[in-house]
Amino acid sequence: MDLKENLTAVTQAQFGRLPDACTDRQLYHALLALTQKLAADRPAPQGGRKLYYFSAEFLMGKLLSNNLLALGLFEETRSLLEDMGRSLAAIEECEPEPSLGNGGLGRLAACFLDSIAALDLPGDGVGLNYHYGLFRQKFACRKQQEQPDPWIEPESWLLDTGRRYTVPFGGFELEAVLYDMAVPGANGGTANRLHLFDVPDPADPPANGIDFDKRDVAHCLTSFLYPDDSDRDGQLLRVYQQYFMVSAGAQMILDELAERGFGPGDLGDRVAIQINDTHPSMVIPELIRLLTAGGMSFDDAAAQVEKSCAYTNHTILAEALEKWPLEYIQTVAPQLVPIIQELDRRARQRSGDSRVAILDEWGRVHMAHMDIHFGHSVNGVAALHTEILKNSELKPFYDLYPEKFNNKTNGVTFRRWLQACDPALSAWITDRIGDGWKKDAAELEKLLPCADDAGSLAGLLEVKQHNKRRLQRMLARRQGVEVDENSIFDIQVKRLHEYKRQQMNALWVIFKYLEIKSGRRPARPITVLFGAKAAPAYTMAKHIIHLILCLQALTESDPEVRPWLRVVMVENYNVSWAEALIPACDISEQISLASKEASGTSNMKFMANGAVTLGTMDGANVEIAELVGPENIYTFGASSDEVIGLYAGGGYHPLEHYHRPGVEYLVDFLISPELMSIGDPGVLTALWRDMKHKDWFMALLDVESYIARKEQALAEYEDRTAWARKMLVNIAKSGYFSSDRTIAQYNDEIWRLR
Ligand code: 26V
Repeated sequence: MDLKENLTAVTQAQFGRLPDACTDRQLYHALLALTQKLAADRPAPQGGRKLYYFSAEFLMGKLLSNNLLALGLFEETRSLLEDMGRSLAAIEECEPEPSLGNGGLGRLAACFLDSIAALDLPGDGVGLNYHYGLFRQKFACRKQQEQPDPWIEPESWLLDTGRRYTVPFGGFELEAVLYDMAVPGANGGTANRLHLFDVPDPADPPANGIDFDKRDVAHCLTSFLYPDDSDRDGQLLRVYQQYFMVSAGAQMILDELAERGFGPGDLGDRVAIQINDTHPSMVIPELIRLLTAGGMSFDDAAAQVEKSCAYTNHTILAEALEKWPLEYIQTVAPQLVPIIQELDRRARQRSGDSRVAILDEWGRVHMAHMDIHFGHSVNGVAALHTEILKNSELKPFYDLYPEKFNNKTNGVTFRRWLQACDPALSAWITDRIGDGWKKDAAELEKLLPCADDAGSLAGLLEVKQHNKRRLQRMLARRQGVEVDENSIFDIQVKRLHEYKRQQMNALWVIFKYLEIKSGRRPARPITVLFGAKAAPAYTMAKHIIHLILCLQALTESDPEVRPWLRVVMVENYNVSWAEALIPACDISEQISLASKEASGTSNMKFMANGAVTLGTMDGANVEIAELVGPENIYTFGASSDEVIGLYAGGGYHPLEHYHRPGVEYLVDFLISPELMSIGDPGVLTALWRDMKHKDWFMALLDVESYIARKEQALAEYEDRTAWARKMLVNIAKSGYFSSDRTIAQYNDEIWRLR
């Protein structure tokens, strides 16, 4: 294919002009049309079984570079545009980013689709086409505000398949319109699909923030991901969303099965269904309903479904383990109620332990319990997380079905998270070990001998500097802040949650601020970068954002401090921000309370881009520490066993830690005149009180060891060669965290697609 000829044909047809005369936006649309057609024309991978990956979230990020890379056109396009005096990066700025996810779970689903296609496995995603995403985050008066985040333009990556399904809700029916996005594989010349269901007549964006009529299900079902569920209408809408997704998805699966020449009795052999957290769990009773309606016995239907379905658990936080009142299901999908009751009866037959029942004494349906009894596999997402599931959270289930439990440590696609987001590092790697690592990330280990090569290490430091300058320009352009490229970039980006402990990082900022004020300056300036969205109804998370924004204002306005310590919170943190922040990072903050972060995936992306982790022994940090060795990671804090023991024995009393001399003055700074005059006194006081008296995620337990370790990391940064060696070992050992490895394991041990 001649790229230039094709591009010219498209711009002529669409805009009546040559590519040279097009605006960036026009070039974007021309490249979109071209790429989309090439991807959509590819055949699907072949195999005896086909996978459907059900997920409420797919955080895809922008797709132009990604798809050009998968189609093998990235370099050619870049140089063609460069010859025209244009830049692919500037053109990609015109692409709206779909924010169809919260964080790790949604981005994981997107990485998985990329890897499934790259491994040439037959596997499609199934989800919903949210029109206004999660929300767009704005800061006003140092607080988060939420706005709709529309991303669907008349021309987008969505293709109307023409397929429609009817979803039977209690009292009314709703048509499900099926849109597809092509997911081209990087290696096989094939493409899978992401199937996104939508309502036929979606609502316009709300006039006022993200408030809308949650009872208007027919129009608002696909407005937002996770509508505010602090009231009954919001909760019901969540259940409507979930049933809409799985009912349409299940019908589609049975249609495709028939198209492939198989009958319903072949489901278990021919279809694999991965249930990504519990949002899609109703696919189990829905498939049983459809199969029995077609004449199959309940026993046979349940057996087919069990052979197909597998469940992934992504959290042990009780509030995130879904339990819906049966009465909600009676309203949304009454036809499922007798099926769920029958599944509960069978579960109780298998075990007399009421902890493993599906329906509890309050009439709530435990979605995960349904998945575990009536699927064939349960997996956690990092070694430690799976052990915690087996030994505590899901222990009664593990005793009942030990053979169902398995671990699949998460991974990330190195095509987006190294090749595409860090071209300078990619070139440096390829110069040293060739480009075999692009197909097999394990080959990055070949870099290890460069640890003794001064030239290589100097080059690696130059790459990091280049990426820091790139981020510096982006911060200047988007947020109007000028950071010092020679400062240490210390970065914490992830959803705002108390267990992730952004508040503990804020206490370190206070520590450093007070050090500088008393004349103890660091060896080198430090820039602390945050990015985080808080769930709209999560008050404490919003309070923490307020604290960070107040600390930002305080340090920015103090001429004594500003040259040495900067705090920058990026607005509307999303995949595009991550792609600029991660390659520029020196210190990767992974400081969750041990046992609470199931895996983490930004820890893997940072590592692959040569950042050094400062973290607790939690989630996949444990596996990172094992791989790189103690000299190449900074770990601290209570162990997960200690934390689990403290919760079990009620042995944690924050006041005891508060009264330690190294802690009290930091916490009390929250209500200091300096901060109270900048921020909202009510909010700061509430935070201060919570930290002293509740501190549910034990920031005060670990804050001293955290500060000590961070001081050590900052000091050791000054030996630039030794630091470059740490960077190199992290990059070299990161190959294990390629989602290609994760997906190969899912396929070998759960899906068996080929
Ligand atoms: C729960 C809830 C409950 C309240 C409404 C919003 C909401 C949204 C999502 C969830 C499920 C949380 C599960 C989750 O996101 N887990 C993350 O999964 C990542 C991928 O496996 C993993 O790296 C993170 O450690 C884990 O927190």
